[in-house]
Amino acid sequence: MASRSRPALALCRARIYTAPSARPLRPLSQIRWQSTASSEDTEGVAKGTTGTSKTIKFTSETYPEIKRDSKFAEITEDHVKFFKELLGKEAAVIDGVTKDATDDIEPFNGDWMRKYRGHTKLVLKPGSTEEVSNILKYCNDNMLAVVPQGGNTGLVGGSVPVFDEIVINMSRINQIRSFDEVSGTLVVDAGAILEVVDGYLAERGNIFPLDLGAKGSCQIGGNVATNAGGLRLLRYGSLHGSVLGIEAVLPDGTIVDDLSKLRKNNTGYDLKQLFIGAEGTIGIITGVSILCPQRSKAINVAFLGLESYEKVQEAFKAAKGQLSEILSAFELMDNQSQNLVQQVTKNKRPLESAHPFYCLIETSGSNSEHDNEKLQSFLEDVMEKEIVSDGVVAENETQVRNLWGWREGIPESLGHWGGVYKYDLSIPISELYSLVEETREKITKAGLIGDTDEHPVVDVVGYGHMGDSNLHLNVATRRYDKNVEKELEPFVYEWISKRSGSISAEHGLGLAKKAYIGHSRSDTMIALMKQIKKLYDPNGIMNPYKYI
Ligand code: FAD
Ligand code: 2HG
Ligand code: ZN
Repeated sequence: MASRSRPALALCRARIYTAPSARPLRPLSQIRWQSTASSEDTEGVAKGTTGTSKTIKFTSETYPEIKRDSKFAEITEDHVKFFKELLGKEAAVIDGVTKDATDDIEPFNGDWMRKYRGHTKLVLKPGSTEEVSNILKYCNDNMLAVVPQGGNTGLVGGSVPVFDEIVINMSRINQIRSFDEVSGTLVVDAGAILEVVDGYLAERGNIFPLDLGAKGSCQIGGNVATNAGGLRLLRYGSLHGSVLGIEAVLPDGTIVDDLSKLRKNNTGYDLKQLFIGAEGTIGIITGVSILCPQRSKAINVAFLGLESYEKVQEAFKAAKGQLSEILSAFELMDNQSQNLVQQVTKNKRPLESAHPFYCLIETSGSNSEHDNEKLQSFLEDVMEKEIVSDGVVAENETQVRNLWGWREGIPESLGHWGGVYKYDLSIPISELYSLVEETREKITKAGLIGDTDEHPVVDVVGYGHMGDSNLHLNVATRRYDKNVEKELEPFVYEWISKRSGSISAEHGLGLAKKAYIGHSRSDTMIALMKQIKKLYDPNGIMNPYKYI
């Protein structure tokens, strides 16, 4: 890690000092969302932080206007018998149809936010692409609705059933198929866990071109199905660019083998792109080939305090200009978000005094001397110009992880009080934070925010991927409450629509945003999307009630 060749920066009122090492912040691995994955029975399934999913209200009760589609068949003992014979293995079928399996099934019914809960009585865990194909063909022929499920870390209610849809959990299809060290092309099963895959690549000097706080649980197939953006999109771009090929199974059982390893392939429509971000609505992804860049040898992380959102924008512009090719992340956090992380983790904050805004800047390159010099001169510049008031620079890998923990730990910390209303938005950068201020004001005026139990809202916070103009507006609550929801929706979506932003920058539509897609897409585009859905899934069995 960066060894400083220059004297300590003491150029102006503020100063850059190193992250406190006497009392290290809680390492990321401890606050990362963990799967319950030790036994095969619960493999890949996320558990809530504050209890079991049994306490989550059923989606069908929260949203009584959503009705079960009577075109779908109810699961019978004969269906279960078929699946048991097909999958052979006892652990591959969690059968709540012919017996009581409530406890085993509950984790597959409830989502990570503890906001959505389905009524499934059957979970299938295929072990191969062929098994997925046989399952889907049978479901399609028998009008049985299904929900593809990866690590169940999705944040829009897409990964759990609404009613009795069969959960097809991908955790058993989890092998690395091949890796070419020269081209960096990885071919991997959809059910492989992101962190495991990245660990494999790290040993070979490469990196998975996506990183996010749920890496310990989420799966490559889920990442691709949601077109996840994550913490370094600024550097590695979208999965639409790095995914080279896909193997997927269509609802009628057809296996689409488009596992191309080619960088360039202009032969007809690029159909794999349809599966990227389709959220399991047109087929199940079983394999992915993806370009994995070299892992950077030199990583630096700076954590900066700033006095206004205007200063944040100036810092971002300066970082792009001065750090250019080595800039790999520029993340924004407001003071409110950091306060809540601190209340939950009880860790010592990286900076001594509070600032309205914080930015986490990461550089990644191949030459630490060159990168250190660039970062130092950037920091001197922004301090001298009083763009940045205070900051710390990590001096070793542990400190890098600790500083990242203050950013990556936000989603989990915010869930501590009970529930979180989450909005994942693309907004023109100049207005990005105004939405947080306006929402806070609205919730305050409605008398919903306060320190005591009668107030549902704990705080309104903003953070996100500043480098991608992607804001996460989160309203941390003590419980999910219709009065809060009514203040937020459609207000947030209309606000976004007026600015031609996106109501879903990276998490997708799922159930949460299905009704609001019209705020970001035209009628013509929605009609085309519906045609595609109909073409791929004429019976509508794939992840119904969601997306479009
Ligand atoms: P799941 O949650 O299981 O499923 C998500 C959707 O994909 C569902 O609609 C499901 O039906 C479908 N699906 C899953 N697997 C398949 C498959 N094999 N084939 C077809 N469809 C499938 N997202 C970001 O974009 N950026 C972030 O920075 C980010 N950070 C996060 C941090 C935390 C702590 C958490 C909990 C979530 C975060 N997310 C983030 C949300 C993100 O969507 C997921 O973490 C991840 O991409 C989903 O993967 P998963 O395997 O858990 O999928
Ligand atoms: C992140 O950037 C994730 O941390 C989660 O996308 C955001 O929980 C959220 O709203
Ligand atoms: Zn995000």
